[in-house]
Formats: sequence, structure tokens, C-alpha cells
Amino acid sequence: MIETPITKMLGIKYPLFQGGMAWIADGELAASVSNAGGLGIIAAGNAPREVVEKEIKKAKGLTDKPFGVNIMLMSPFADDIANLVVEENVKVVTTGAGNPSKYMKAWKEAGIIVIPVVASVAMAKLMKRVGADALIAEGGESGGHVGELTTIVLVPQIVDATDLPVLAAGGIADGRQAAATFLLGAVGIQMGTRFLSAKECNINPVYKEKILKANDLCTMVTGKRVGHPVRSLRTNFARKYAEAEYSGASDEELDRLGTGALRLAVKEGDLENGCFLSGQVAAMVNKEESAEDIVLDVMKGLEETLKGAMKWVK
Ligand code: TUI
Repeated sequence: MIETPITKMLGIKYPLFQGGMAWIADGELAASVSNAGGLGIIAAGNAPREVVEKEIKKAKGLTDKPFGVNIMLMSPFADDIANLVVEENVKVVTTGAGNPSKYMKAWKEAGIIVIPVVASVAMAKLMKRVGADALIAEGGESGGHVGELTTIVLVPQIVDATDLPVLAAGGIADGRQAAATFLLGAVGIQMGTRFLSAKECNINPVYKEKILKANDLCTMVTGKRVGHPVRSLRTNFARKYAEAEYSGASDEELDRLGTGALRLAVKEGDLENGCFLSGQVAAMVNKEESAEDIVLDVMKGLEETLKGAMKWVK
């Protein structure tokens, strides 16, 4: 059994969150992870209120366990989703790709547990000041929008920066990696890429196949020049984008290339125009299985690795 400040705070069995992957993490995936004892999270991404509302209602119908909603703060609909989570009595809110300070008062008054994703010590300290309940420290091994630091460098610094419980994210697909972050002071983990292989993960089969076949060097980061670095699979799209980026394409041209690319990957499996977000751990994700089997496998590995960690100490 694993018990940490996170399992206690949320009333869940395992300190494992499923990351809020835009266009991917729907009510079905989130409910499956919550039913397995972790915390499933619905991603709002760039979706409008009605879409997210439908997924929240779906999750409520599929589980009576807590689940969360992730708000992508660069979304034009972020304000609407910030209100929606209050109206729908969502238990946990995570945020990404920005600073959620302006919403904190309303969320705390509504009794929501707020757990922002941070990629720097400064943001961790700010989130503590404005009332965050815990933090997710996400290293640049992760898929999607990435910060500068790796998980092994970031997590202990975030742990030392505040007294809040810290979950680690980025570069975690198995129990050994989860245990490594616990040794750095994390008391929970968040995984995204591993859940792309879940039976309940409703992505285009081309996307799933790409993840299952990926090797160690299969991801790359694009978008640094426009200030939105994003890790994705090294597809024709990613190569074309990188080429444009480093051959003087205008910001408008890059914007045009990027617009709608996440949806095209997830819904259409379009390798030429879609952006297949993935963490570096894709190479370790080799079979399709249920969300429950994924949660149980990682938690068993975490427990065994932590127990075995004393073997060199005499
Ligand atoms: O948010 C993510 N990962 C994401 S969001 C996303 S959707 C997207 N679509 C188009 C362009 C960009 C993204 C895909 N993947 N992870 C959490 C995360 N948040 N990582 C890093 C941060 C972060 C970065 C800056 C958090 C706070 C922050 O603050 C900056 C500031 O000072 O406002």
C-alpha cells in the first residue's frame, strides 16, 4: 500500500494522476483512471465550454470517484472553463502553460483543490503564495508544452521551494521512474504518454501505433523560436515545422502550420499536418492495455522499487 499526503488530500487509493492531454483526455479516460484508484483528469485544452461540460457530465456518469479538470491557460476559453469547474463542483483543478493566479480566489471559495503545473521555482513560490494545495513539477521530458529543466533537476528544487506536496511529471512511464521521483521528494506522479496506450484512450489508431512503435530518439522539441516549445513525435510534420522555424519563416506562417495540428493528430492520425504530442518515454510504452492495468503496474513497480532501494545500504 502506498499512502502519501496526496492520497490523503484527495481521498484516492494511488498517488497517480493521468495528465490533462489536450484533445485526448476525455471523460471516458479520466473515469477509467479514477475507477482504477488514481486521479483521472479531463483536459480542457483549447475546447469551448460546451465540449468540456459534456465530458465532465460523462465522467460523472462513469465514476463516483474524484476526478479533475486540467485548464490550459493559453486557451481562449480559459475564463469560461474556470467558471465551469465551479458550477460543476469539480473536486480537483490542475492548470498548465501559464499562471492561474487570477482564478485562485474563486476556486478556493468553491472548495476546489488546486494543483498547478509548474516548470520553475519562481512559479512554485508564486503558486504557494496564491493558495495552491499542491504542485505538479513537470520536467522537459514530457510531451506537449515543455519547460527548460529536466525532471531530475526540477523536482528537488520545487520540493525545497515550498512546503506543499509535490507530484512529479515528465519522463515517467514505469514504477522505477516513479520511485526515482519519490527519492527526490515527490509524493505523487503524473503520467501522460503511458496512458496513450490505454484501451480507453480514444485517439486515432495511427497515433497509438506510432507510440507503441516509437524508439528512444523518437521525439523532438519545436516552437522554441516562437516561445512555445512543444515536444512531439519526430514525424514529417515536426520536421517540416522545424525546417520552417530555422529557415526564417514568419511567425504568421508558423502559426498557420501549427493551427489545428493537435486535433489533426488525435482525430485524423494525419502524419503530414498533425502534431503528435509525446513524452520521451514513448519508447517504453509497448502494448495496449486497460487504464486499470497501467495504474496497477506502475504502482506495483513503485512499491517494489522503493522497498528494494535499501539493498545497497549496509
Ligand atoms: O501545459 C502543459 N502541456 C501542454 S499544454 C498543451 S496545448 C498547447 N497548444 C498550443 C500551444 C501550446 C500548448 C500541450 N501540452 N504542461 C504543463 C506546463 N505548464 N508545462 C510548463 C508549464 C508552465 C509554463 C509557464 C507553467 C507556468 C508557466 O508560467 C509562465 C508565466 O510566467 O506565465
